[in-house]
Amino acid sequence: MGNKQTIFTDEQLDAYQDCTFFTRKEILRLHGRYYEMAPNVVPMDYTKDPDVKLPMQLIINMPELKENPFKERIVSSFSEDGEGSLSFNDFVDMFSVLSEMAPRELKAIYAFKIYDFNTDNFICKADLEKTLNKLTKEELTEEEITLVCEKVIEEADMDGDGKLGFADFENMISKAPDFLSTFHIRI
Ligand SMILES: [Ca+2]
Ligand SMILES: [Ca+2]
Repeated sequence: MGNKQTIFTDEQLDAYQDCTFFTRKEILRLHGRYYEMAPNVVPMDYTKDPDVKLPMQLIINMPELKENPFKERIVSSFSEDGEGSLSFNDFVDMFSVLSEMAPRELKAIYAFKIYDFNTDNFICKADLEKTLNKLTKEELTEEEITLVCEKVIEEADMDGDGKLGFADFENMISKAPDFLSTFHIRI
């Protein structure tokens, strides 16, 4: 294969560089990772924007995601078709947000979406219970979880409506950075 950059045009690589936290080299490496999951489906030539998507099942089995308790939710939140399949663009966006280069605030936006299980734009007690169950791999008893959730909400809920809006959520993760730990991966 050599170093020939025929996979993308220069313009495409520039665009990826501008829209992500990756260098050209990293974009090419990501294409390699995407390609190796389904060599029969993913072309080596992306200059004509092929309409190719890979199913969630392949993506969540990548070593970077396999152990992540939120892997399905992470992948589906980057899936433009909403069915969990990722185009190469979706794939790059996902790794960009998860990369160590992505700022905290950006990770927080996605973390909020992912923890908001019933998608009502608030993290309520039930959302938080689900989140904690996954984060602690169900090591805590139900009562412990309930207690922790009540405490977290009590402490982070600045406007006192009993649930966490995005501002409350940011307040919470500034005190409990563990809530973002699942959003850092190395590629
Ligand atoms: Ca919610
Ligand atoms: Ca609130």
